[in-house]
Amino acid sequence: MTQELTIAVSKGRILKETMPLLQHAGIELIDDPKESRKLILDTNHDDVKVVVLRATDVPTFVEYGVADIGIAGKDVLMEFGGESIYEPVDLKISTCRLMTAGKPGANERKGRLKVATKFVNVAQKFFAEQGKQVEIIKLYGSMELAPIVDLADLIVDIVDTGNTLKANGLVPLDHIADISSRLIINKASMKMKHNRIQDIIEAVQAAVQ
Ligand code: PRT
Ligand code: MG
Repeated sequence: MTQELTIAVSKGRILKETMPLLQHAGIELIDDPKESRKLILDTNHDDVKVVVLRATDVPTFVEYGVADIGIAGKDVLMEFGGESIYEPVDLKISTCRLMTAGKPGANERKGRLKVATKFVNVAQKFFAEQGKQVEIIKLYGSMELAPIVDLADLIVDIVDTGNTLKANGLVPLDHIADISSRLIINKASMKMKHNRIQDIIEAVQAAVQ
């Protein structure tokens, strides 16, 4: 009996860095994700498919079991929350930091601060733990613009080199978390397809080291 396996991968930089790790587990894409308009990509195994998704949709596909395996940034997983998905491997790719940022000293201002971010849950939790009252403003992109136009005092965003902040006259302020991409597994799939998935986990784990 063959069991179909579906792997959900975040598009963009994570996909690029994931392909060599999957190759190490013997899984290679036949369709080129950059060229193909297909949403479900074929691999060198008839029974293994790859879906390439918006980063924030990957945990949803894995939680509902329409993908058995997923690859997503820890930032996205922190924002998604919950205990519904296994997270067995730190892939150590697409590393960056989740930070607050703003104009210099913006985090020392008194009173209720306005915080613009797409990471609403992460920001809520971070400032609550700091005992700070904030007003969260949900944005979907270009967070760096918010402090410049005085929409917000602070942003919570991903920082890698810091060049984007610098180019906009902003500075990184509080460190919230170190981020890397993780292999995630649907809990039911882990039981039903245990041997198959365990082999992939071990091969990917070996490729990381
Ligand atoms: O494009 P879309 O809105 O669908 O999603 P996305 O932009 O989050 O996707 P993508 O492919 O850019 O990033 C996916 C994942 O990569 C994130 O969830 C992180 O886990 C990880 N990652 C690693 C990054 C970065 N590095 C990164 N530098 N994600 C985003 N950035 C952006 C950041 O948002 C900021 O605008 O790059 C800018 C900062 O970079 P520096 O080098 O200027 O500091
Ligand atoms: Mg992007």
